[in-house]
Amino acid sequence: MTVRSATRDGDGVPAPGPSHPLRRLGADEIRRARTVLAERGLVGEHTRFTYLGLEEPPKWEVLSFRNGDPLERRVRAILLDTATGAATDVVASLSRGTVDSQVVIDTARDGQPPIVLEDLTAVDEIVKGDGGWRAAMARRGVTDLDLVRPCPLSAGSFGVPGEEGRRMLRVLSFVQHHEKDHPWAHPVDGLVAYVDLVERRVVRLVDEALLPVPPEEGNFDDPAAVGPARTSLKPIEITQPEGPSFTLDGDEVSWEGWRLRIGFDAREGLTLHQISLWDRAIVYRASIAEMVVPYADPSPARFWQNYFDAGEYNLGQQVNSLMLGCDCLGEIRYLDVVLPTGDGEPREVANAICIHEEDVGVAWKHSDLFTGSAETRRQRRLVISTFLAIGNYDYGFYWYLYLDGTIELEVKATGVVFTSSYVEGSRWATQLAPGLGGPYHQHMFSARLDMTVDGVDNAVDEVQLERLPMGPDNPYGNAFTRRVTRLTRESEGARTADASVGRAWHVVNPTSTNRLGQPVAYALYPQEAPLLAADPGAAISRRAAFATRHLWVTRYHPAQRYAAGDLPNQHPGGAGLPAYVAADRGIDGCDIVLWHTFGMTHFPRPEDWPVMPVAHCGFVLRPVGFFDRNPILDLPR
Ligand SMILES: [Cu+2]
Repeated sequence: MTVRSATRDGDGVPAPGPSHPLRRLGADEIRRARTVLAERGLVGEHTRFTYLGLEEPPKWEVLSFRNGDPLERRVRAILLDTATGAATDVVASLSRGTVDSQVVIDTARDGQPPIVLEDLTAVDEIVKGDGGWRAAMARRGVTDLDLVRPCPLSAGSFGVPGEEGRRMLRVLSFVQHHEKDHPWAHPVDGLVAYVDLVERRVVRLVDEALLPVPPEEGNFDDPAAVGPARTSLKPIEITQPEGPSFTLDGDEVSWEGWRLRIGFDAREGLTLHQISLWDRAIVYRASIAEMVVPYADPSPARFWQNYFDAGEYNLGQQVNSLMLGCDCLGEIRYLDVVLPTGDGEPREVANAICIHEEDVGVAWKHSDLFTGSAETRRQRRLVISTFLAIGNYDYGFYWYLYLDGTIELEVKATGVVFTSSYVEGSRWATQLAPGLGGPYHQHMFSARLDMTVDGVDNAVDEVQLERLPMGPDNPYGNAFTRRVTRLTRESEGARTADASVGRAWHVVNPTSTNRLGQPVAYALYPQEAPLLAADPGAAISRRAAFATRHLWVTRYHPAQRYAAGDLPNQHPGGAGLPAYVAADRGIDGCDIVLWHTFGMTHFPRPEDWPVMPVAHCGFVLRPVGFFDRNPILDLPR
């Protein structure tokens, strides 16, 4: 919540009250939220806070906020009674001590609350207590159950009889040879337990194939296995003797004309708010609104593998503490993060957000033939990043702000691939090590970009190359031009990228023009990677419909926050973006939100084993006519 060196709660100094409507929830506020809900009888012996976060005020309230204005602080909580499976979606006011809304969730229709940390322990106890599962493990030669790691995997929604409205997980298991042995090297395949978390029992066991458990270890952190570390790398030291050029005031960062506010949410992780450059607004809120990892294997033990890491697993809860010199290099400022536990108490993650400044090579350069002038300026970027470990995978989210007005998100995927037994000739996996498979899968992210380019009234132009046939207008055949198409309604805003014509989407402000009379714009340069690979009839295509388009444009609505809907866990599908755009609202010259799908289609390589070198994906936003000319002529030599 605070800068490492600043005063913290518990020092005997009263924590300052919130100074801004978007200030991150503090430990005291999380405690207060629990108290308010408990006083209303909403917190019983078996109640778990599967989500608790700041309920941000609507945009118009935040934009009209002035320092010193009275603030109302509200939270949203998704409460689960683990004994009954009953779930409640609550909004409470911390300022007034009231519950403002309380909705009982129809879990069969609206989806289940997210999976929580203690479900890991629950599935361990449940499957190990099941005679059928133990017998199936024994048939695979696995009898020492202390070294078996069952995983709580989201169940999806496949119309399996009896699952509707029931809180389910599916469980695949991995074996360790000893406590420090990474289990991912030894998947137990062909066997999956369907677990009811409320009844706490295995309701179905799918035992479809007796496959050998791959024996080779994958202990990348064991020097004996890896061999001695190389000694040829000489030190690289980054020094900023006068300190960094940015300043940090609570959650607000200022750097070279940029100003923004940093947020952090248990579900979305890092969020950026009110990004402006030279006091001109650009983005009101930027977040990862969902991400899903669908797998390709149609076998009875694996066809259901689709993990919504944000909506089902609360991505933000998995944030790491970063280490100076390893995760971040240079003159670093860290922010700590306060998150709710399942009991609704605060827990602090130190050094969760890293902020630093990087040199990134040449910004602009020219050596002139006629004048003899030779000028070069160097580019820098401000980096705001976090790393999250979600089961086997690790994701880094790196937001970059550049001196020239470019905004970039880079996602770094690393960690360990989810493994299987490798069956010779498999069409669904690569062999990574003897008998070990790396199943094919996709990582699909939805970035929600709530734009405010020079104000809230924006529009989107699709801009692309247009090839022209030879003819009276084009007698030599060399002509090509730029085609600009305004997207006027939400039904027109669902678009795919096209690298063959360099398709980009310009967020323009029709009422704000540059010195040339052009409307100012920021362009989204999408990542032109494959969209969702599943058949349109597949369950995942309904549940992750956001991933069937690279772009969606919606009219701003404060409740429309998540690309796959509020509760994707076991949701039958259709929520989120397809529901948001069903009204087909106008999007031309009003308050709009862009949603960009990007990601990776991952055919694992042998080099991805036993730990995967970072793979990258992401997108870029750049000014187009937002400035009157190159805005960084004033960089010093
Ligand atoms: Cu992958």
